[in-house]
Amino acid sequence: MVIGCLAGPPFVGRKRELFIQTRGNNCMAKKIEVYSMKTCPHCIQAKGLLQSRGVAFEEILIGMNDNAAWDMLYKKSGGMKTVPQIYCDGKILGGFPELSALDKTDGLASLK
Ligand SMILES: N[C@@H](CCC(=O)N[C@@H](CS)C(=O)NCC(=O)O)C(=O)O
Repeated sequence: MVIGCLAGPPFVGRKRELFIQTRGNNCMAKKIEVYSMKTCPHCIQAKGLLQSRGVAFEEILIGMNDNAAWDMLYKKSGGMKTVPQIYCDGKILGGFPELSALDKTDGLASLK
């Protein structure tokens, strides 16, 4: 089901403009999650790239010794043992190299 599509109702006039400003050109914004560690340089690079392209994301910090979180990420990602782990609408995109490759392809437009 599509709610709030730009082509017509339910958004008209000013409300429609605000919807466009906050949601971009898609009907629904993508949900980007970045699992990271505080001092991880690859995480800092990934977050910087997302920010520079205007991609909104949620950061989930994990601790180096938080075994439960690492186990969860290993399963969630399908086998990744490092951070950053970047997810788009719940699907693994990868780490910084994959993000960087996507940036070269579309400037991260597909994540908005
Ligand atoms: N290819 C990865 C490498 C990331 C990486 O090496 N991350 C380190 C932290 S800076 C890590 O997760 N280390 C945990 C480990 O190796 O167990 C990327 O850049 O996304």
